[in-house]
Order: sequence, then C-alpha cells, then structure tokens
Amino acid sequence: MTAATESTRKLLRTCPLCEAVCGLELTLDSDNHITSIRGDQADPFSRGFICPKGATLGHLDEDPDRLTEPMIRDRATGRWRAASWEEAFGVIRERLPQITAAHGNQSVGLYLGNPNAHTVAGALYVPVLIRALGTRNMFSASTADQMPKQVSSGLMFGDPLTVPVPDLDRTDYLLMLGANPLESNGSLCTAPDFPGRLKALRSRGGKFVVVDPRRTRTAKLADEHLFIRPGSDAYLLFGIVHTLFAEGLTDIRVDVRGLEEVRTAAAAFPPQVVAARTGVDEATIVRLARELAAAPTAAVYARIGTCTAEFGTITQWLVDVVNVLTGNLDSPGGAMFPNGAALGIVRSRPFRPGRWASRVRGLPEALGELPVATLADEILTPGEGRIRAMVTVAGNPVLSAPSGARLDAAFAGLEFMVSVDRYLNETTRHADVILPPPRIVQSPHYDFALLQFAVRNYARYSRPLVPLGDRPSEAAVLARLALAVSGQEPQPGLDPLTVVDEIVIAGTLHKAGMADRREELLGANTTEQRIDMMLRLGPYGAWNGGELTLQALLDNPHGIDLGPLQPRLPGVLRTASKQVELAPPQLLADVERLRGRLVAEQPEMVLVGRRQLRSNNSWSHNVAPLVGGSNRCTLQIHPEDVLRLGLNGRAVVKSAAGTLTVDIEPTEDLMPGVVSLPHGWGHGDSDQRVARAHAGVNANALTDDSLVDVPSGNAVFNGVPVTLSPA
Ligand SMILES: Nc1nc2c(c(=O)[nH]1)N[C@H]1C(S)=C(S)[C@@H](COP(=O)(O)OP(=O)(O)OC[C@H]3O[C@@H](n4cnc5c(=O)[nH]c(N)nc54)[C@H](O)[C@@H]3O)O[C@H]1N2
Ligand SMILES: Nc1nc2c(c(=O)[nH]1)N[C@H]1C(S)=C(S)[C@@H](COP(=O)(O)OP(=O)(O)OC[C@H]3O[C@@H](n4cnc5c(=O)[nH]c(N)nc54)[C@H](O)[C@@H]3O)O[C@H]1N2
Ligand code: SF4
Ligand SMILES: [Mo]
Repeated sequence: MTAATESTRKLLRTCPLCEAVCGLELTLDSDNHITSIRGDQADPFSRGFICPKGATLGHLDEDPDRLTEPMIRDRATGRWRAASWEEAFGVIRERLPQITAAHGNQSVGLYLGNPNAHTVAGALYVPVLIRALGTRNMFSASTADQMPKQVSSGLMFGDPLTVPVPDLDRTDYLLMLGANPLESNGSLCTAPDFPGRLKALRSRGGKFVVVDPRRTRTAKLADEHLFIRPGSDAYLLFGIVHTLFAEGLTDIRVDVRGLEEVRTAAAAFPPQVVAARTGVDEATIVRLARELAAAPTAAVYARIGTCTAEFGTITQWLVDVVNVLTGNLDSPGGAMFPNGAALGIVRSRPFRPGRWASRVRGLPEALGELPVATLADEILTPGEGRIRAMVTVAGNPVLSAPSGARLDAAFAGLEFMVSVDRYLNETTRHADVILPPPRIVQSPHYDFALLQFAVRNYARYSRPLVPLGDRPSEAAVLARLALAVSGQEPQPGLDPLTVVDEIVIAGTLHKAGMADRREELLGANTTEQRIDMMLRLGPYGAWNGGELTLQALLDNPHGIDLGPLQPRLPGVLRTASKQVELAPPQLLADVERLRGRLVAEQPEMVLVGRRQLRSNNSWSHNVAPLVGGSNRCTLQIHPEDVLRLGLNGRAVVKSAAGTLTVDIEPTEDLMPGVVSLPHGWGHGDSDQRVARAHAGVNANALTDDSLVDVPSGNAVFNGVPVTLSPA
C-alpha cells in the first residue's frame, strides 16, 4: 500500500481479465469505490503496462447491472426475485438431489467458463464441486479453446499441462499463426505488454512473421504477413516439415521417438502440393522452413485461430514438431516449458485421452471433460444418462459455444439449473438460482493457471482489497454449493470452506511427507494457507531448497521475478518412453483425415472470428467506455466480395447451423473469400442496459456443433462455410 490523500488509498492487485496478468495500482476512496487505475510501474513483469479493459476495471467491478444478491426464478411466472443465501442454497439442496436420486449423477451436467482460469475460487474450489457432483457430464470453455494444444502436448510430453511457450524475450525469429496479441494481449503465452515485447524482438534484429487470414494489428507490426486460407495451417506446417527433411535442415537436440514416422507422414505434403490449399505459395513455404532452420533461435507459436479449427490438434502437434526439428524445443530463444511457482497437479502416469466417450455422439473425453460441442445433444437426446439439470460456473455458453441457439433451447428445457455468475445474462436466464460472486476487489488473486504459461517465471499474490462484509466469498459459495448439490447442510459450527481446505492441506502434506509441518503454514485464512503450502512445495519453495513462501509474496506486493525460462527436459516428460513422442499414433491416424481433405472442394466463403481490444469474450459489453466506436459487432469483408455479392450496409449470412443479419464492414485487411465476425455479442434480450444498446449478434448462431476437431473434440469456429446475400 502506498500513501495517497487522506480520503483515498492506493492499492495493488493483478488484473483478472485476460492472460496478460498485468499489475494494477488502484485508487480507492473512503467508501471503497475505485476512482482510478494505472499500470503498476514497479511490477517486474508488466512494468506499468495496462490496456483499456484494465483501466476501466472499476466500471466492471461495480457495474450497476451486476448481481449483488442470490436470485431465484419463479418458473410459473418467469419472474426473478432477490433471495437470501439461506433460501437460495435451500432450493438447490431440495431440488438437485431429487433429480440425481431419480436419474443418477450423470443427469446433472457441469459447465465451467473462462473466468475460472482467472480466479482463486475457480482454481482451488471448483474441484470440490466436481467431486461432489460425481458426473462424467463435465464441460468447459476448454473445448471451445485450447484443448487441441493440451491433447497434443499430453501425447508428446505425457502431460497436457506441459505446454511449451515461445521464449518471446530472447528469440531471433517468431512465426505466429492464428493469434492477434495486439488485441488479445496473448494466450497460452502469458506476456504482459505483448506488443512491447514484439517491438523489442524486432529492434534487437529479430524477425517476426504472422500467418492470418486477416491483416491484424499484430500483422501490421510484423516484418511479414501471410494470408492463409482458414483451417489450412496444418498443411502449411506439414509443408515446412517436408522441406526441413527434404533439404536436410533438421537439427534435433532433444531425445525423441518417432522421427521416421513423421518423415513418412510429411512425404504426402510437399510445398507444391499444399500451396494451393493454403493460399501460401510454394516458394514462401520453402523460405519459411529455411529461415526457421537458419535463425540462431526460432519459435513457432499458434493460437486460437488454429485451435478452433477442423484440424486443431494436428496443427498444434506440428507446431512443436517444427520446434523440435529446428533444434528449438526447450532451448533459450525457442519454445520452452515455464516453471510456475505454485505446486501443480503431479501426474504420475502418461496422459491418455478418450478414457470414456460422450453418450450420444461417442466423442472423446479429455482431462476429465467432454466436448462442449455435444452439450446440447446430451440435454436434448432422451435416454438413460440424459442431462436433466445443469450447474454453470462463470460461463456463458449460449454465446460462447457452437450452435448457440440450439444450446439456448436445450437449457430452456432443463428441469433445474444453478449458475454461479456476476450477471443475469443469455445463459443464466435459464437458471432457477443464480449465486453471484462478490466484487473483484473483494477477492484474493493468484494466477495458478496462467503463470504456468508465462514467458518469464514470476509470482504475485494480491489479498482482497476490500472486506467482504456479510456476503460470502466465491470460494465459500462454491464450497457451500458442493454440499448443497448432495443435499447437505453445513455442519453446525463448521465452515465448509475450512473443512475443504483442511482436507486438501492434510492430503497434500501427507503425500509430500510433510504431515508434521501444518503449523508452519501462514496466512489470514485457510485459503491463504493452501497458497502458502503450494508455494513452499513448488520449484522455488522454502520446503524445496528455495525461499518462496506466501510471506515473501506479501512482502513483495509488486510481484517477484524468478528469472528467464530454463531448459526442463527430460525432467518434465511424463511419457512412458521418457522421450518426446514425435509421432503419437492417435495423431498419425488423424493425418489420414487431413490427407483426405487436401483436395476436397473449398467453399466460396468461409467465416472466421476475431477478438477486439475492448471486449472480453461475452461479458464486458455493459461497460460504457468500452463499447461503441471501433468496438462494434460487424462482419468484416473484402471490398471485392462486397461488390461481387452486391452487398450494401447489411448482409444475410447463412451457414449449415443458422442465419444472421449483420452490418458489414468492408476492409482490405481481410483475405477475399473470408468474412470475420467477433464472438460474445448478441445481447438483444439482455437486462444489461449498455450491452442491450450495443447488442450485436451471436456469431455462434452460425458455427456448427456437429463439426469437431476429431482427436480433441474441440469446437470449430474458423473456416465455417457460409453464403451471403444482401439484406
Ligand atoms: N465463435 C467463437 N466462439 C468462441 C470463441 C471464438 O473465438 N469464436 N472463443 C472461445 C473461447 S477462447 C473461450 S475462452 C470461450 C469463453 O466462453 P465462456 O467462458 O462460456 O464465456 P465468457 O463470455 O467468458 O463468460 C464468462 C461468464 O462468467 C461470468 N463471470 C465473470 N467473472 C466472474 C467471476 O469472477 N465469477 C463468476 N462466477 N462468474 C464470473 C460472466 O458474467 C460471464 O457470464 O468462448 C469461446 N467461444
Ligand atoms: N481484448 C480481448 N482479449 C482477450 C479476449 C477477448 O475476448 N478480448 N479473450 C481471451 C481469450 S478467452 C483467449 S482464448 C485469447 C485468444 O487470443 P488470440 O489467440 O490472440 O485470439 P484472437 O485475437 O481471436 O486471434 C486469433 C486470430 O486468428 C485468426 N484466424 C482465424 N482463423 C484462422 C486460421 O484458420 N488460421 C490462422 N492462421 N489464423 C486464423 C483470426 O483472424 C485472428 O486474428 O484472448 C484472450 N484475450
Ligand atoms: S492486458 Fe489483460 S491483464 Fe493487462 S490490463 Fe488489459 S485486460 Fe488486464
Ligand atoms: Mo479462451
């Protein structure tokens, strides 16, 4: 805390909105309202960087349209009313166990949304809820996002959480596909001030190449931008792999298995063959391979544009195949494995996807969850094991999942639904009970998930800045919900949160052979004591030869820099062979599907998504300073296509899944034959006043839940065939 005027205080906190984990300096008045926010100059990782969303966090934090009390919906009238926590949990305790008693645990589905990756409650207390529900019908935003990277990493390195990131601050050459960090601020690559880091790469003489069907702000900053036909990145990367072998450019420095299988698979994808499919010419593909091989250090990095595509997992795999073949995996300046400070999940056996399959379509489980692309099927299809009730935590799948309208209708037919959410929105309007989290500044913050993908090892903890008063923390809501779904009330005199924490602490200490050291854990409550334990047992921890404890983070509120990424092979490998598996059989099998589609006829127009600097998925459109101007839900389209199709102002867009009428925005930044619509809009019926005034349309009315990336079951948002006509 730094001094300010008498009536205001300056306090520090990490921004919870995106993956950049920026340090913020907030000014609060004597009534605990945020009056201003700046970037924390003394944060060693973000060094004062801030974006418009971080700067307006105060608006979101105290949005007048947010929920401050539990809400109960009367099914007969459809009316909502505020309720006490007692009453809200009472309804859940009564209704959910009736459904599971009659139809079994599988009859309740769980959906976990993106903000769970940004909260302590999501990291530490959602697992309790998962256990209490005991259902295999678990879904999350991961299968609309990064599951292909987790499956490819799981198969190659044995652990789906062992994901290499580009060593952004040291690399000499960065090939980036399907990412736009100038607007998204980065993903599966935690790097505050991503724009500044890219500029630094160029000013130290490095080269930066972007592959994207749009000339994005990131592409404009790059040395070179290449348009690519949506959904064809796997072909491009195979063309590069082919060239590396053909020209003898491989330089493998890690212990791998399956090299010959990769060479054989790549034989079918020479640059002259894949060029037509990708839209990147043969000479350019060959040159990219040569440049990657010749650069002193290089990294290939591919993100959401390539994950949420028909061949998402193969693409993610080939990214790391190229990193291996060019000698850049696990090497400074290449693609490296971060080492987060908090003890993570310790995996003893190699990752295995598809341990079970979804009931209706037989889609594979991965990391204990099923593809969100089949959630509507599981609700709508009668039979044993059908989902009859839902619990959602921090998710808005009606806007974020494919075939959104179908999911909307499916939710409407549920027997019961509970949502833990800040807002009454497109998804939670179907709930019977909504349980709201407290204000952002009333929650503690530690980035358990995101710091495991950071381009520098770093740790920062923020205590709640404002006391909770008489309302429960989100952690306490989840702990209490875990009891309620099994029909239990808290035992008199026992706090459910403390009970959960003590069980976890005892179990973890026992496993670590530290059962006698419970007393050493410090913190204001058991949540903080758990964090202290995870830091002490982590790679820099006081119980692991280092110095890190919760107290060290409290003493360094701007965060602690733990140094550049270090080589971690073979230690991080969890494969049975203890080698990097370069040619996992599940992925080789999918190469057949890729080959089959090489010559398939291509649709005339395809849809892709895009992120906007001032949006945050579906839930920041009620912040007045962030909407309007350039932040509008428009369909970007090349002027040639506008002319060819005779469009004017608005267009009707049709896909196999649905139809939308939308404002068009002609721009030469789009590849001809491609249109782009941002997701997270479509607030026409919303009670959020600002969002309703800037409603836009739901891009996922056009995406099709019958299409998935086969190995991961991930949703396909990019490369969706569409037809356009004048409105
Ligand atoms: N077409 C298309 N669709 C996409 C994508 C795309 O690129 N194109 N991207 C996909 C990706 S990458 C993602 S991650 C998903 C996101 O998918 P979701 O996670 O389903 O959607 P969000 O819009 O992030 O919704 C977050 C919800 O959490 C609530 N919330 C916010 N903070 C908190 C909190 O602290 N606690 C609780 N309990 N609730 C909170 C918000 O009110 C909101 O309802 O969307 C996916 N959908
Ligand atoms: N401002 C803002 N920041 C965010 C979010 C947000 O909603 N708004 N969401 C957060 C979340 S949940 C995530 S997952 C991250 C995602 O972060 P990024 O991965 O950087 O996501 P995008 O900005 O959508 O960039 C994806 C790019 O892929 C391109 N693309 C589409 N299809 C293809 C294709 O087939 N091939 C190639 N090569 N490119 C393609 C699109 O044109 C787009 O420019 O952003 C996070 N940060
Ligand atoms: S870049 Fe992300 S973490 Fe940083 S201030 Fe903006 S929203 Fe927050
Ligand atoms: Mo995401």
